[in-house]
Amino acid sequence: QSLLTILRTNRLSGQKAIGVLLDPDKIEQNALINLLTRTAEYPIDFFLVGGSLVTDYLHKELIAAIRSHTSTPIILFPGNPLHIEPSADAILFLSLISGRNPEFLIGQHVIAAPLLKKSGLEILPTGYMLVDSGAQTTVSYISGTMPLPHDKPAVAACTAMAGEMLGLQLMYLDAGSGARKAVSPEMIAAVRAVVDLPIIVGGGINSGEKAYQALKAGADMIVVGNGIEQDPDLLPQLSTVVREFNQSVVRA
Ligand code: 1GP
Repeated sequence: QSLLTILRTNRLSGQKAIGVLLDPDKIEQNALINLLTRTAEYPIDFFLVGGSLVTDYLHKELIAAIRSHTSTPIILFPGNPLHIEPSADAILFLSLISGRNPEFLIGQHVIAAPLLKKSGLEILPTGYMLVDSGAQTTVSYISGTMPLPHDKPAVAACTAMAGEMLGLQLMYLDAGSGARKAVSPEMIAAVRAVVDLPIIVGGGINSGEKAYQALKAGADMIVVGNGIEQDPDLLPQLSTVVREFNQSVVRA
């Protein structure tokens, strides 16, 4: 079964998912083993691997390390075509629709397409929306784009609608790695109200409460990176929030 089918089926049945983002540059060996061991007790749905700026050739090693501990699917979250690694399961094929830089809307995709065709990776066509979080993020700087204003849910909604009409299959609302302000529930709800696609939300989700608010507002999947890196005890909290959410949907 393709990951896209799983995400769509979850969306239809109201089941929520959690993805843990690992940055190949940052994750340290012992922390990784500790995290992978804990996911046996507190399962997650996906690992995401990547970052907007990667400074070493560590994608392959990281993916191999994850695979040696778990069968959880691995999705690449690339910053550019240098981050393509065929040993993952899938790749978020991100079009940065919040920005107006043609390189990140279509340019890098043209460069990546022939390699992706040969890679065997499942392609997940994703509308990527960067949302302002109060400080400039690496991805905003690297992509040379302005994020969506934090307090303009209507702009996000229109952007998501256009992305869905263009045929994108997933929407990713991202406040950026380590964001001080996560994407607001109001913005998530505004996007939820106008698109049918699975919605991924990430950036600055560093507590069970923020995770709960994002899921309640309509996110189908949350992505957490820094929060878990800084506090491994967040994993049990997040896993519990998602599980309780899903159990309440089954009961209803
Ligand atoms: C960033 O959405 C991801 O692109 C995750 O962000 O590291 O802040 O959890 P955090």
